Amino acid sequence: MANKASEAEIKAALEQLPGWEHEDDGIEKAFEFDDFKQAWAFMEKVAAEAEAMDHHPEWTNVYNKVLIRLSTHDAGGLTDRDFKLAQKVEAAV
Ligand code: H2B
Repeated sequence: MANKASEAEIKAALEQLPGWEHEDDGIEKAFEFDDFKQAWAFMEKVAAEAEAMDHHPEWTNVYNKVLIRLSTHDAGGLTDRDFKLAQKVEAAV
């Protein structure tokens, strides 16, 4: 799936990604940790995976909360790269 995912592909991919929601042209999930130190450690792991994939999240962090949004800007929507990174994010929790 190198191109933009279809609605059916998005639905199938999200079945493997509990808590992720399809919003506009991306997928999003909010994560909550005990404190900032844990949130930051999680962000470091995700940042390393993102850099290795050359695929980067849009995200915000406020103290112990991290909101992640994934979208493939080059394709103008969701692609397999977003679902792969989402799986890496889940593994980093
Ligand atoms: N990250 C995301 N989320 N979407 C992209 O389209 C994207 C990216 N493109 N990281 C990459 C980098 C591109 O800009 C570089 C030039 O490969």
